[in-house]
Amino acid sequence: MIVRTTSEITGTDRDVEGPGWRSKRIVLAGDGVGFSFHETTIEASTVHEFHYQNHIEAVWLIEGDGTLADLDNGVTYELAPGSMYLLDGNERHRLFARTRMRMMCVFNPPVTGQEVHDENGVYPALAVAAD
Ligand code: 9YT
Repeated sequence: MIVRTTSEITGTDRDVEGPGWRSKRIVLAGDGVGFSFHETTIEASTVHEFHYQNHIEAVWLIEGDGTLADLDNGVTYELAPGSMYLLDGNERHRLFARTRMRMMCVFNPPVTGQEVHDENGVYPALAVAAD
């Protein structure tokens, strides 16, 4: 059994930040369980584009609200606490955080932790939305 707390992750190499986002990698590939588990926070009024070409991701929104756009077909979804989206088709997508959004994310196969430096299959792009 593995037990971890946020305080053990904060400020370590499992705590990764970029412009307008921060992700705490709670479980990684090195834990050897077949998935990774992340807490991702996206700041209010920011827009992020992601394309996980090699991973399936499930995202459960805990706090905040915003809009998700499926860039493969142009369909948009309003997200609020309790919303889940599952990228079961490696969809290119855009997230707009109307307020600060806190999400729990699961990746299969697991993220190793190196992807933030070498965005192999992960292509984030960021723009700050106009007020
Ligand atoms: C919202 C989202 O796609 N989060 C994924 C995790 C994040 N990109 C990370 O841990 O690097």
